[in-house]
Amino acid sequence: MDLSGALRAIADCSVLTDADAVAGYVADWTGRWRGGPAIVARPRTAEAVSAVVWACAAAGVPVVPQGGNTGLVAGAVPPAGAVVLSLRGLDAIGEVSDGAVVAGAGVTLAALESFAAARGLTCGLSLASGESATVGGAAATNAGGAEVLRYGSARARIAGLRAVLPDGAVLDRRRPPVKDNTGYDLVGQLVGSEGTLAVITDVTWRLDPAPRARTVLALAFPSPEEAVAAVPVLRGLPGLLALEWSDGAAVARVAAHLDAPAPLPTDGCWVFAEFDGAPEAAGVVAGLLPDDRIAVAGPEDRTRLWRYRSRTTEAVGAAGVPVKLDVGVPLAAFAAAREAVVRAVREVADSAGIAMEPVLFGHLAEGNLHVNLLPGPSAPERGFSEEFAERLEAAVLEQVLALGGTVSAEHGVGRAKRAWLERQRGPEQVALMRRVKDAWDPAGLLNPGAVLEPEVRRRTSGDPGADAR
Ligand code: 2HG
Ligand code: ZN
Repeated sequence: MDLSGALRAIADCSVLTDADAVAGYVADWTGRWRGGPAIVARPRTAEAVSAVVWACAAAGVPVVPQGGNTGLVAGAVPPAGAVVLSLRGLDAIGEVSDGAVVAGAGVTLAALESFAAARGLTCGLSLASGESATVGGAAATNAGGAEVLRYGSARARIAGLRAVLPDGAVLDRRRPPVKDNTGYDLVGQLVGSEGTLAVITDVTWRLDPAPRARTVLALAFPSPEEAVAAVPVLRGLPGLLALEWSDGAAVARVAAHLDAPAPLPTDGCWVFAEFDGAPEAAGVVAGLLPDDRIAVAGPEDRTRLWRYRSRTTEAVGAAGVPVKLDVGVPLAAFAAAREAVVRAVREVADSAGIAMEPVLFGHLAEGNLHVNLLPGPSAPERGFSEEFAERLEAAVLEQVLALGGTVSAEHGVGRAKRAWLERQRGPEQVALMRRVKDAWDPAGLLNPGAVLEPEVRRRTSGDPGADAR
């Protein structure tokens, strides 16, 4: 029997091979990264996941685990001939005990949050893509989001998990003792491993008491320097849940996309600060800026203000296929980094005679800049070449490294950033990562080419690093 026949014989699993049906699983949603051709297996139980992984191991075929396919670094875009293992069918949610709930890998973050909210709790992970992004994907990528400063990234939210190892065996740490200080932290190693070490099937997610009433403030600072200077004041206020930023130009873009005029000037840098209750925060903030540069919204209308930040990715996607970078710098270097990024992009764009529009926004508390580069109106109709995209990327990332920052603050490495891993972490740490990979996945069949460069770098037509755009 061939592999698709063997997969079809597995109980509680459907299999897609038709090119149209498979299309949504082999490309990322931005349209920049495309892989395959691939078979898609859609198991509905952990046992079926194990059977799929076992069958692929027996056939020597690579497996690419995939959740909601909302990632931005091509971590779930399959190389040619791989099996995409979609975990979306594992969507059961258990009971809350010891402050945590076991959720199937395919439960969306939105579903987990409404489960939590119905019990006066929150999952503490807030992503704009939460309607599609899954618990398993969040665990595998150590997802961050808007509320990292209050609740931590996914790593801090995860109390346990169950995963299928590359030979089909099952590692069950769904309910480790609440206090357990025995041996290596295998759960911690799988969080953020981007599907390269094991396939996560269930996650034990910590739930916290939900905020009582959310108040969001938008502050339109005339410059990034003034925005950064306000951070210590804002961080010192009680109940702070989120501290985000957007270039005024990015806000203006969202406003135009939504046909909803921005309520404040868009000349400088907006800061969005959300609080648990705390109307007193508004009083303190009043000293930072004149009234006509401050907007406040309570629980009923908070999304009307937040949308100028949370819908930026959507507004960018509506305008074209961007080059996306996700960099972080120490807060003290934030304004200089923003300036250096804009300059570096302009220089590369000018030298190629292609106008580029940087859209800049992100997570201010962590010094995280999302740099989205869109071709301007005068760019060639078919966009730009991959070679040009790589030049833009290199120009930006060199600036960030020079300022002591990171080439991927939040979105991970995937296939898009793997060439930069060694620059960030150094050869010794990358060599150790390779030994970790070999220990978990000696045959190298789990998500090959994600995080680490393939041993012999080969750019084939099925390699999404090669044929994108
Ligand atoms: C966000 O913070 C997401 O909104 C998406 O991480 C960032 O689209 C992006 O570059
Ligand atoms: Zn982000």
